[in-house]
Amino acid sequence: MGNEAIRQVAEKIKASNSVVVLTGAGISQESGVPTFRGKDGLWKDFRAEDLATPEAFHRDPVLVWEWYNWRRGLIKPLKPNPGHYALVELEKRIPDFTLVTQNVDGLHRAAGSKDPIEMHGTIWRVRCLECKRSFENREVPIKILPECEACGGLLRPDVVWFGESLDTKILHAIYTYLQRAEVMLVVGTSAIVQPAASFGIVAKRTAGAFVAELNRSRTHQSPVFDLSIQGKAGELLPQLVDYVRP
Ligand code: BJW
Ligand code: ZN
Repeated sequence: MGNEAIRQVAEKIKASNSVVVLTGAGISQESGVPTFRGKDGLWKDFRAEDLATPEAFHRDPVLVWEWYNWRRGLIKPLKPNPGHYALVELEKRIPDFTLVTQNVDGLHRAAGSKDPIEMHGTIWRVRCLECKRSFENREVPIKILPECEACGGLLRPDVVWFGESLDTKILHAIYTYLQRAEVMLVVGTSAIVQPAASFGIVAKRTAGAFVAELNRSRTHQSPVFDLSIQGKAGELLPQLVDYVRP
């Protein structure tokens, strides 16, 4: 017995040239990465909103680096799951395919996705507050406080915190893809954090895209989309690929 809604999405994908997929923390949940919201998202009683800000880093860089060290240690041994691999398969089958992820864990790249747009940066890169250079860094734990090898300045995680603007080039590119999307999948995101939370709506309103949400639970955006399919990304996405496969 197949999943009728997933089959419907597959038919739309087969009939389209341009597909955009937006992923959030939910796609990495089955790999063992904690999501941000809900009880999972807590670290020593802090919420992500208390730590993922420039103000928090300015006030207490040691605390923020301790949080990132904890997360780097947690993520380092983890592997992509069937949801990540299904998106690699999908990419091979669709001429104009764009993967945009809010995740900083690097698991889409690890799975083999060619060029995922990591709109919130990556936990595996650091950036100097002084000279602004960025460097790949996979040390776990990283030495607290880490210093720039070029100028000795304080290093920060190369991620996008609350209140910070996204790279304008990246944002521009994303809107270009959204404006020509025929199908969009919104996978494993609570759709609370802007601007990513508006991408599905933008694709629908500006491109008339068919937008399907794949999430373990319903979200506040479920009623807006063409389809809202409840289930685990690691199960739904492989089913979708099976239907798309000729
Ligand atoms: C499963 C599953 C399974 C589980 N299968 N599903 C307009 C209105 C109000 C506020 C703002 C606004 N515009 C901007 C703001 C401010 C702010 C914002 O949006 N705040 C909200 C809280 C309201 N946005 C910003 O500051 C952004 N910057 C910006 O807009 O610049 C311009 C500007 C500046 C100043 C003022 C105004 C404008 C930047 C946002 C950066 C977010 N950064 C973080 C941290 C990254 C670094 C790090 O990780 O260390 O990004 S926050 C955190 O949330 C992280 C995530 O990428 C992001 C989204 O979370 P996500 O992926 O949705 O995860 P969850 O946990 O929320 O949801 C998981 C979902 O998966 C759930 O739905 C589950 O059901 C599901 N799930 N298991 C399928 N197995
Ligand atoms: Zn520097």
